Amino acid sequence: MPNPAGPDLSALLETLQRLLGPPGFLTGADTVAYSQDWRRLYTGITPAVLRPADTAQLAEVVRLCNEAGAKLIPQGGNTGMVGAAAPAADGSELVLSLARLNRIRDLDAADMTLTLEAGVTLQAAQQAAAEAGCLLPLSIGSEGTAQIGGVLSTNAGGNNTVRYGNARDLVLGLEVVLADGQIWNGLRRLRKDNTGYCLRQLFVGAEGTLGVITAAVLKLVPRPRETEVAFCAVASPEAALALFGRFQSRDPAAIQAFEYMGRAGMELVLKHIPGAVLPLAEPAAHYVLIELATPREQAGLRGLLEKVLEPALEEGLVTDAAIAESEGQRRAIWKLREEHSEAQKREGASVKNDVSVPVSSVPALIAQASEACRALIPGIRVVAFGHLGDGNIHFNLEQPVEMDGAAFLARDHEMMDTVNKVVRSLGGSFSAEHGVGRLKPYMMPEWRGGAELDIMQRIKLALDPNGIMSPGRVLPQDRAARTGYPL
Ligand code: 2HG
Ligand code: ZN
Repeated sequence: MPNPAGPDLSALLETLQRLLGPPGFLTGADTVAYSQDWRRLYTGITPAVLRPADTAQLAEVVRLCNEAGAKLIPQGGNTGMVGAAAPAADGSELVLSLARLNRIRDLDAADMTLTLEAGVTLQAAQQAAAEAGCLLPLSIGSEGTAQIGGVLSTNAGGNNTVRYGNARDLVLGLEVVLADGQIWNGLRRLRKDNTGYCLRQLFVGAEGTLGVITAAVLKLVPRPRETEVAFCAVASPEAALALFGRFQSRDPAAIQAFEYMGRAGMELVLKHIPGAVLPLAEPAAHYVLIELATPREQAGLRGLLEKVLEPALEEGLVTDAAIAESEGQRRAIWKLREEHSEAQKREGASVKNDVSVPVSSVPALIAQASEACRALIPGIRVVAFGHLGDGNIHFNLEQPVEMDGAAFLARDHEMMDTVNKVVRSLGGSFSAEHGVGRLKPYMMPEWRGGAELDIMQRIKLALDPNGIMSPGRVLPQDRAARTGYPL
């Protein structure tokens, strides 16, 4: 197929088709599902979707593409928020799907490690761990679809980061196909290994720009024996923070998740998600979801929960609370939190600001950014929710009811800049857990400029000198042009 935006790929595509066979090579209508991100913000065209069957075949695909100068976009479950995994609109990028690399290679319950391929869904990985009496402590709303390769390439965070860290904190080893087709087998499962640069962490969070993660060794932890989930209405974000502090001072190791939700997001969940029910007498302006868990037996987590909540109710920090009495009730409470993204999507156009600030500054972030956004677009709906225990708030903005969705989205960078100004003044980050992708590389010089961006550019040049891996993602193109960086 002629490729208007790059080299003629016809000969390469014929070779790839022969190499991969029918299940591994898709063209035409079969590529449509792979050409759009789940929010439908990035719709592209690709000459072909390449679905290699194993690491060796994938390495051969990458080697051939590198030789031909063909651009490659690794793609997992395609649930990302910043457009990294969707191909460009000019038809210049081949999608490299990891879906067929979906084997669990090893689970060692004594070493507490799980070795698995990039195309295994996070949920399948969690299930494998659970069957062995362990927990893979990474939990995100899209876990049924998101694949391990994408989870690691974006350094996903989620609900349990407060206790176990981000995806990067769970990785002991990696297998990676480099841009020239070499396979780096770093699937070690050592808890200590001080032998030079920590290469695996280069690829975690690189969003496919440095190579393709094909397999990983992840740390597991013991399965919880006691779990308690509470859903509370709180007086304010300050009250939510004070409550977090009280749990932390009593037993920080028991906090499995501490999530914040504002009124607007909860209203959307109750409106759009079938079966969603508020477990409290009255709606409120602010809510928190607290999950405590421990592998200890008879640890008395219910007692801890009550010891913290009762005085907080008396003092008015907490205005109402529901404690789950069954697995069904726990799920129902978590559904109110996990369906925020879907509910926002169903309501209309939204702009996402996945930002973080020091935990103590979360109330200031919510107050100041809300005021600034309301001044920018009267009637805008602030849908703030997220991982309060990590200082990571999804400060999302929903279009005013009367406004045209496209007109609202046309102002997305203005809104992001408005929020970012507040975030910067509070010493935060413009991307806490969703990455940079295609949406935010222009922010990099301002936030990561100077030596930091120089180091990133040099690493990119060293590992991908032909610039075939996920071009235009993460690193800014204007600065790249100035430094001769190939895109
Ligand atoms: C979550 O925490 C995800 O639910 C998605 O990170 C957040 O939709 C969002 O902005
Ligand atoms: Zn999140």
